[in-house]
Amino acid sequence: MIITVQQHILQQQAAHFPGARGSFSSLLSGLTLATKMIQAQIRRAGLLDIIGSAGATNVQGETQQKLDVFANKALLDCLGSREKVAVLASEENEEPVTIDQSEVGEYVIVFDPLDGSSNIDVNVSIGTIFSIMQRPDGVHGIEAVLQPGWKQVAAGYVVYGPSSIFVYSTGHGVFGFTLDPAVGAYLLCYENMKMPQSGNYYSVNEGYSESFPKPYRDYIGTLKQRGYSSRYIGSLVADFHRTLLKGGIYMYPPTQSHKEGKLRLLYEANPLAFLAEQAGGMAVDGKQRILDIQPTGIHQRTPLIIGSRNEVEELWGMTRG
Ligand code: P6P
Repeated sequence: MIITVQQHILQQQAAHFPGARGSFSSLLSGLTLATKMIQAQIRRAGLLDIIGSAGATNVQGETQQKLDVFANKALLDCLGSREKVAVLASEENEEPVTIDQSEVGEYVIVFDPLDGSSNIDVNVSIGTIFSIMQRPDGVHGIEAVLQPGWKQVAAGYVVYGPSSIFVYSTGHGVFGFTLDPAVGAYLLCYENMKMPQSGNYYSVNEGYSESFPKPYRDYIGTLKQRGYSSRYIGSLVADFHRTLLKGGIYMYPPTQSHKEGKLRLLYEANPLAFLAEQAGGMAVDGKQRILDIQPTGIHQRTPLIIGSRNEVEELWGMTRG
């Protein structure tokens, strides 16, 4: 049976969001539309002279790639026109974008338009990550964005690899859809995804291991003794997607240059932690559950330990002391 992501979203909305009256499915459709536009550019990047810097730098001080700029604009345009959207927050924008209807807008959407962009020029998988929350009554702008991850109503990503795969959850299981370029539709390919309770892979940038806190170094040594394989793509969405399918553990510990970790809480760690838990996995920052962290800034960073329950619980037991 062929099920498109649109059909699936409508089924999820009818089953779990009866009061949404189409606004929830409309904003998820805006997301899938934007990712189709993004993947179309990525697929032709080398041909469109779109590779390379757009000359500007983003709020992270990183050189913006042209595809970053395109991806961010596609998401802002596709989501900003959807009903009930109140606030948009992006890795590429210093401040949130408040949509005119914010008085009646119900949804806050946070996204990393093109994660792993340093891999664009070398043709390695990259991704888009998104997180959806509801706007609390009487709360607007940045205050509506700074909610803990357990308040997410949906989250997901698209990994632009050999194929483009859309993975999402509305809190009732994790589902994956492969984009069929022939028809331009995402078709269901993973029903109710479950992360293995344990896996044989660990994923970390060992180039920084000298500056990892001791528990991380000790645990990596243990995994090596057990014969685990190392896999690190350097593109979070691709590393997470493998972990979701194959199990194991991904970690980005505190380092000398990033004492709070490098990854962003709101649009990297939170959405992936939501998916990991929905799939039976775990995600912590070394001290606490990622989804329990109360954000204080849109672009704040966090250490991240995410993956199979067995490995994450082992390392967490060592890091929280
Ligand atoms: P490092 C990409 O810039 C990113 O945010 C993630 O996609 C990726 O996992 C990580 O940084 C890679 O960081 O320090 O290992 O190059």
